[in-house]
Amino acid sequence: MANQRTYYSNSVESAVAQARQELGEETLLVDAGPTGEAERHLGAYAVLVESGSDEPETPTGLSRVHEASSSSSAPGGLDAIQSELSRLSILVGSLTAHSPGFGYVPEMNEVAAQLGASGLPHTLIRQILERVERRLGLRHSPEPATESQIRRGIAAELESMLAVSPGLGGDEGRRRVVAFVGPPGAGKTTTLAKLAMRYGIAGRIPSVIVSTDCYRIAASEQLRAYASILGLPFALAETPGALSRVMVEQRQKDLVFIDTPGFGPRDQDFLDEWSSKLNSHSDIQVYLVLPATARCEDLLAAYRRWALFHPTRLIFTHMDETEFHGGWLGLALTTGLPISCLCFGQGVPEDLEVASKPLLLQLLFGGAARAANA
Ligand SMILES: Nc1nc2c(ncn2[C@@H]2O[C@H](COP(=O)(O)OP(=O)(O)OP(=O)(O)O)[C@@H](O)[C@H]2O)c(=O)[nH]1
Ligand SMILES: [Mg+2]
Repeated sequence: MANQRTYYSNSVESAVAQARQELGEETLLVDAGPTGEAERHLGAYAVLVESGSDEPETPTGLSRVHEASSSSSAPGGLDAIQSELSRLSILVGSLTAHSPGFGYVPEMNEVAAQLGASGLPHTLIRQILERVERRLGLRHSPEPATESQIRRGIAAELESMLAVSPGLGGDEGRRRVVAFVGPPGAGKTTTLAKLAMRYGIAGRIPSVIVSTDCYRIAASEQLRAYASILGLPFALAETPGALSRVMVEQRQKDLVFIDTPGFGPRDQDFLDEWSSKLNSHSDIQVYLVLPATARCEDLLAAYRRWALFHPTRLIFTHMDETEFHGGWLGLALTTGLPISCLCFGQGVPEDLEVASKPLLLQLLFGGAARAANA
């Protein structure tokens, strides 16, 4: 008698392997899909398998396939091959259902492949396209949707899922204190200079630039030079304690720009110290600056590391160096944090674009089409 059981694991393959170990090699994969909320702790996938009998493996340890193969009769051999073929076909069906381009209505396949080529994680693509399928009623429609209907559907879903907080955000009439954190070389100092120019100088708002980078030789000199070129006052906070003093001294300034060093993997103590200092000032808005050239997984790892600072907005830099826009958009979608600015080069202040949803969508679709055709 057939015996069905559900296994939970983070991959379909490992669940099937475990089932075969316990129930025998002839165990078939019947169905697989992502787990619901209640079972998520058991694994990402629920995998239903069917073993040939209620009995454990035969005492000799021979599975039915083995017995059949050793028999000289042709029907036994065919049975074994058939059983193996059906197992493989179910496994392929199940695996492809979790890849972009498969399992959607056919007209979605091309756009799914384009989004995949852009670096957008597969789980997000599935989430977006399923919402589009529902929005356009594609499963029950007698007519296939046109490409432009699908693109409009995706744009509408992304518009509702993405958040932007253009520029420096906040109320222009009120004092704003902003700090830039992120991995080494992400572009924190350059972006700070761009924003100081655009909002402090061009907006004629009394501003000050504060460096906290005393860890590397002459690191604060880069920022001091920018401040001098921009004609803005400059202050150095050598230690977390000194930052509180600087904040008091600069309380008359309506815009305070704080730069932080790019703490490396061995600087955990500094990261802890500075994050708790910045967090102790509730008026400081923290911007997480990340390179758009990194893969979504790497950006997520960086986000987890800098989450200590409780960033409230994202800035992506090095946009001019990539056409693959799914990675950084994937991070924004996963974290739910609003995007403030995008930086397209080294030029201060011109290579900075304030984030808007139309710009994000234009980049994703333009880049995705080019990436897919590359
Ligand atoms: N192509 C390109 N280069 C950029 C961009 N933003 C910054 N850069 C360059 O990247 C390099 C590092 O920029 P910084 O602003 O010093 O980066 P940082 O995050 O302050 O670096 P650390 O303080 O060392 O952590 C510099 O050569 C910048 O000119 C950008 O959007 N595009
Ligand atoms: Mg810097």
